[in-house]
Amino acid sequence: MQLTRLKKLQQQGRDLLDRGLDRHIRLGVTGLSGAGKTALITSLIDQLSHSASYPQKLPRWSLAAQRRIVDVKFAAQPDWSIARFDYEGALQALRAESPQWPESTTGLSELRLELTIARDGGWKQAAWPTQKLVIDLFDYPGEWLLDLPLLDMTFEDWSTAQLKLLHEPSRELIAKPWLTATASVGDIVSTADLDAVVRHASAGYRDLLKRLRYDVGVFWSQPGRMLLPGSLEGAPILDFFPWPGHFNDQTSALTKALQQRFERYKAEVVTPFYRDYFCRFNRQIVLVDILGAMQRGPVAFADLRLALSALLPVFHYGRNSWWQRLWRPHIERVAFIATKADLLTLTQQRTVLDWLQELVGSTEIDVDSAVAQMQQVVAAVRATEYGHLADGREVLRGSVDGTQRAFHVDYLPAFGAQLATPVALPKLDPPDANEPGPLPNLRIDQLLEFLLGDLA
Ligand SMILES: Nc1nc2c(ncn2[C@@H]2O[C@H](COP(=O)(O)OP(=O)(O)OP(=O)(O)O)[C@@H](O)[C@H]2O)c(=O)[nH]1
Ligand SMILES: [Mg+2]
Repeated sequence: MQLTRLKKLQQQGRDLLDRGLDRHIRLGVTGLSGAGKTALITSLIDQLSHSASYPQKLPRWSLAAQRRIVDVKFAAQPDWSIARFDYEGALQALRAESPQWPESTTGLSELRLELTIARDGGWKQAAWPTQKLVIDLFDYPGEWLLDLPLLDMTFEDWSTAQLKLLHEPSRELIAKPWLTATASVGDIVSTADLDAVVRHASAGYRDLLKRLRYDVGVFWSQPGRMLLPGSLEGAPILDFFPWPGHFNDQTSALTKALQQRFERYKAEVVTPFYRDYFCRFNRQIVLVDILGAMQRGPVAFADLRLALSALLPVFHYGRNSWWQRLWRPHIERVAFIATKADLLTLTQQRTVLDWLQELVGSTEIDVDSAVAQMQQVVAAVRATEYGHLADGREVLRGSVDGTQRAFHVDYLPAFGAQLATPVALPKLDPPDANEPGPLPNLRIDQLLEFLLGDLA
């Protein structure tokens, strides 16, 4: 016990020192469900793992291009109480005879990589010819991200905002039966068992969130753990819902019970997740699933803007002095990324980049001017090749359900235009990546240059 604690302290000491010397990166990959986080993390780990032996595959990452990466290895992760990110499993699936995308994520995991880098001259080179770069990566279900904005809300704030949303035309039709049934629970509660009423209405609210998510395609539903509870399945802490009664009766037993549960959810579920992971990232990739939203249609596309503008203010984008870096790491570099670019031609990728820049620009986040920002369109795992038909038209070639085919996404809204109908995208199989070396991708080396290029 004593020894474990000592080891933990030593590890924390090393972590702090590395962080003080700016060689410890805690990289957060932030994105809603299905945005491509797990595929991107797998690809990043794969590119990094191959960077010493296949530097020519990462020409736009200067450390690799200059052949300065001497060694890359997996190291013991700092937090032993959470799962290790299953890089090997994801890679095995991607490289199988009939390749599969990684499964949707159901829990938190992390992985630590340690890079040994040759110094590039300078006075330190004679004494310390190499230096270490420690990178921690985290994966989690996208739904859990939806809860972070709750931290700044009271039950009344949250309930008001959710009810307003449920009355919007995109949601009202589906929400109506639950809204009607719930409007009167305050009357029942004086005679019935409070717990049973809350449980029943919460179960209905949970079904409603699922329908909105999976049938209508909305992104923005809270609480996120109702959609994907993980170890909280069936736990009473998830039993709460927005309730119109709070407007006129602050003292009722039901209002009090809901306020209490909401506060406990924040304190016991959301705060630890934020405190232990999100507020410790010092570099961040924000995955914006523009294509996924366009594919789900106009409601989802509008919802993506809503989700981004609610989420981004939760993070602190500011530069730290060295002492702040030890105790209060804030995000110093942020890359806004749309992935799955391999579904599009180069011209279409440019359009998505315009959309991305506009979406990020329209959110009111306070990014310190000293914080480096990047916006780019990438493919974590490139599943297509560019090609041309005999008549010269641009196409993409990839595999769908095991069959090779040529395709072209015919409708993609021009930048600034309304999304009229859902964008039809094929569900591509991962590529046949049997060649040795890292997974095929688009522009991951540029992303690595942005995230790590200033470090050595
Ligand atoms: N063509 C293509 N498809 C991708 C790429 N990355 C992800 N996808 C597709 O997007 C799906 C979702 O990707 P994930 O990485 O599982 O998304 P996630 O953000 O981890 O989702 P959750 O775990 O549910 O939060 C995959 O199953 C693929 O179908 C890519 O680079 N290219
Ligand atoms: Mg995932």
